[in-house]
Amino acid sequence: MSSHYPEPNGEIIAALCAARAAISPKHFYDASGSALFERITRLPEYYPTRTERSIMETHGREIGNRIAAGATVIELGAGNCEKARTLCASIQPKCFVAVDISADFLHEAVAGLRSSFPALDVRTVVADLNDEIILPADVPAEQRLVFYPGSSIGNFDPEPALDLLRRIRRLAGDAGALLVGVDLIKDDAILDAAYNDAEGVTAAFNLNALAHLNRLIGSDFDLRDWRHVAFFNRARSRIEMHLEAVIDTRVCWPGGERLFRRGERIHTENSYKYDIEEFAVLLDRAGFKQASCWTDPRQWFAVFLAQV
Ligand code: AVJ
Repeated sequence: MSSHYPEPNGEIIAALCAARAAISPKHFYDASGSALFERITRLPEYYPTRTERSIMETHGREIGNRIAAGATVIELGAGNCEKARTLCASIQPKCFVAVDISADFLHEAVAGLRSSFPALDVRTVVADLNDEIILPADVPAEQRLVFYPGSSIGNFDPEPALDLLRRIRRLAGDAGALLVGVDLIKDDAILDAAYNDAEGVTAAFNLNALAHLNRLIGSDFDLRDWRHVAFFNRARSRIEMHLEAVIDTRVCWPGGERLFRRGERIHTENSYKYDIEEFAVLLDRAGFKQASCWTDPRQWFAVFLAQV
């Protein structure tokens, strides 16, 4: 089986054919995947989104006082822009750039923002955070605030996370800043429950990646042949998500195929959990100067504001 596959599917097929098969978490976010994620954020077990919101509501004024009025906010992984709505209300930026990998979801989301903030210059950029983030040339260069909520930084392994933070520092520019949400290490049972909700929405979100791949590369994954697996790997300080074959199943796509034995897994996501000191060190290594941090009373989640 030759390992060279035509772009853009080459990357996807190479990962599927690797000894430890994998699918990048970016392939969760087609339209139905983005909608499933919205449902996840409202689940009783999935605490990150509401905990981050409570921190922003409790400390929003203090955070806002440290951000210059008339800033340019660049939100990474903007999704439905709900988080941006709260932030824009408290800091009145002059320009907002929504960056996301899911184009169709993005355009719908910013339409709402435009009607709520008619004076706000709203832009959209479809980008993959694994690559350099290029903004339209006329986006103001000064007073930039990069907004990266929801602990999406957790999807990146340690070195790629540091690399991303360095790219974000360049994007923020001199006198810029980063406002980032980070999920913190906590009891295994709480973490395991957040990724194995009773309603099975996270399982549907995970399996949906196979349906997305069937459209992207013309494969014939049968979702009934796979089950959702998620657990906290304390040694690596990360939630791991996998899809496990429940029977021997052969998957075919134009120009290739692979037989997955019963019990074999495809890795779909890591979600790293940090402690506050560890993440402060990462910001420092990425070149950010003083970082301020706010948490919820249980210290389940943290919001950092790091100046360039
Ligand atoms: C959007 C990456 C922050 O890792 O918690 C939610 C995605 N995966 N449930 C996370 C996710 C399973 C989420 N992030």
